Amino acid sequence: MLTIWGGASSRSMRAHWMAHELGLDYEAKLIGSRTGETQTEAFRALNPKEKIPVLVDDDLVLTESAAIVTYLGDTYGKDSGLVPAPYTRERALYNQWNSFIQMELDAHTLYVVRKHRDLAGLYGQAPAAVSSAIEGFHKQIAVAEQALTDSNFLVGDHFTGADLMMTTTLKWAVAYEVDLAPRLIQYGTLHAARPAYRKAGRLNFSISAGA
Ligand SMILES: N[C@@H](CCC(=O)N[C@@H](CS)C(=O)NCC(=O)O)C(=O)O
Repeated sequence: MLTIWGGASSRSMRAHWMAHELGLDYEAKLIGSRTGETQTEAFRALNPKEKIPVLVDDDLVLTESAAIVTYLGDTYGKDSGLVPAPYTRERALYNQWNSFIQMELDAHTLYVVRKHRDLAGLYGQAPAAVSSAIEGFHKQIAVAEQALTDSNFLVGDHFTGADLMMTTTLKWAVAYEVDLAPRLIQYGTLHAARPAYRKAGRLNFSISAGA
C-alpha cells in the first residue's frame, strides 16, 4: 500500500500529480505545513525533517518531492515514459533539470521569498534577500524559457517528471506574483491541462496550509 503525506503545497502537489499520472491507488494523508501536523510524534517518526511530502511504500519511507516523483516513475511507470530510463542521456538531462529546479528555482529563490516575505512573521523580514531571490529567479528561469523556445518539453519529445516539477514551480511563482514570460505561462498552462494535474490539484488543495 502506498501513502502520500502532505497537502496544500506545491511540493506535495508534485507527489500527488505523479501518482495520478500513473493511476496509482494510494492513501492520501493530507496534512498541511505550519499546522503542527508535521510535528506530531507519528509524523516525526517518518520524517524527522518535519516536512512534507513523504511517500511510504511498504517499508520504504521517501522524502524530497523530486526523489518521490522519480521513484514513482521508475517503480510503477517503467513503460510510461514519465521518467527516462536509467543510464541514458535522457536520464542525465532529466536529473539536470530536476536538480536545477530544486536548487535554483525552489530552494535558493522562491523558498527565500516564501520565508522572508510571506512567512516573515516566522522567519524574519529580509527585504534585500527577497529582492535578490526574485532577481535570481528571473535570471535562472530565463534558461528554461530559452530551452523551451521550440519545444513543450524539457527532455525529449514528451512530458516527463521534469515538466511536472517545472510546472508546479511556475504555478508557485505565479501565486507569488513573480512575473513570468508569456512562453512560460503558455508552457505551464499546457501541462496543467493534463487530467492528472487537475485531479491531483483538487485533492492536494482541498486542505489549507497553516497561517
Ligand atoms: N526539499 C523539500 C522541501 C520540503 C518542504 O520544505 N516542505 C514544506 C512545505 S512546502 C514543509 O513541509 N514545511 C513544514 C512545516 O512548515 O510544517 C521537498 O522538495 O520535498
